[in-house]
Amino acid sequence: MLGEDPYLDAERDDARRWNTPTPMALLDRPTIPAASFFVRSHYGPPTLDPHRPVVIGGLVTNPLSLTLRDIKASDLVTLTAVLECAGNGRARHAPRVPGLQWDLDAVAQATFTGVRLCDLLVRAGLSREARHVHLRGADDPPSATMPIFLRSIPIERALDPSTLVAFAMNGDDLTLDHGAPLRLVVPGWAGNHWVKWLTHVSASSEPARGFFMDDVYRLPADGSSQPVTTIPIKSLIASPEHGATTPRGRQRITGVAFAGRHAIAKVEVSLDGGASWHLATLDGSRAAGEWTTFAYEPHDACPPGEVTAIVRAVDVAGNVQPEHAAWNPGGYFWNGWHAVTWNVA
Ligand SMILES: Nc1nc2c(c(=O)[nH]1)N[C@H]1C(S)=C(S)[C@@H](COP(=O)(O)O)O[C@H]1N2
Ligand SMILES: [Mo]
Repeated sequence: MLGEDPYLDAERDDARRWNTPTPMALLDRPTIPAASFFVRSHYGPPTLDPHRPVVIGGLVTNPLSLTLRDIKASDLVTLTAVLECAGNGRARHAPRVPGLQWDLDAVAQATFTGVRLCDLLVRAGLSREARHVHLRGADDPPSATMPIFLRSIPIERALDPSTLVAFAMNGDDLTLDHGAPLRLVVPGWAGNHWVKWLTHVSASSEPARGFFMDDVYRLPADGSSQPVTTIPIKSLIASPEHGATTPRGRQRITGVAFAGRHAIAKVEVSLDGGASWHLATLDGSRAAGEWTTFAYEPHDACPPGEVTAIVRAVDVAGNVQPEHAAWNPGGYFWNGWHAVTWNVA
């Protein structure tokens, strides 16, 4: 197994332009504006074509070709979901894993509006033989020797009512970077499933094959490997920022916590290296696949000098964010405790 993208040199200027983080300081807000929302595009965006249709085909009796207008005229759903790149935190894995060296900022949350994929599959006359749904976007690789960004999800996930073909983010039509005109939204699952510039949804009896299914986006499992799917539990401190100087007085620590499978139950902050933990106040709806914002303000003013805060989250099923994330050959899903050090003036 390889890191995320051996075909693209992460130091190339175009790769840098296409792959931009969310400013860490924004990770204590309910949603992130599109212009600040991280971008992860293997080959960069295709040309903007607001009329490019998406074809619902494969093992269906009545293939559909739908444009943005058709989608907007369907029954619409708006939901809030966190989008996290499977490679978020890769730079924190040791030993180092090749691929884009994201720190902790390849994550963001937005509201997404679109139509349920299950509605489209039912309208298309989905066959009983369908077990997987293949997903393809308009971003053809820059050369014929490079693999197509082809993904698939199991049929249960495709029929899950939260899986959307979306056209809007935070109430506005998608921007090109985020997949305009249509992208998939798979709440709770890593970003690589959220196919942008969606052109083909194809029901099949088999999973998709190829580089982006068989060689990357996999985790070791029982001597073999399995695809990365659900995002594990994680919490992140947005403020104070690492290395910042803050005024003397009470220090307010804020951030977000999320998990793909379960709702967050609590977030704890430690100011003594993990010896004692304090409950943070949580905001927001607290559903699986959504982030909750948190805040903790110690009662006593911190004396001048260096302060380190550590955060960890626990979900309603009792899963605790681990002190150290499990290393894996793809460098995925780093979710160790987040520590931030700043200076009180
Ligand atoms: N067509 C297409 N879809 C794609 C990608 C891509 O390169 N091409 N990148 C995926 C990955 S790896 C991630 S993490 C998310 C990032 O979505 P964003 O750029 O809107 O943040 O898009 C996914 N969808
Ligand atoms: Mo990703």
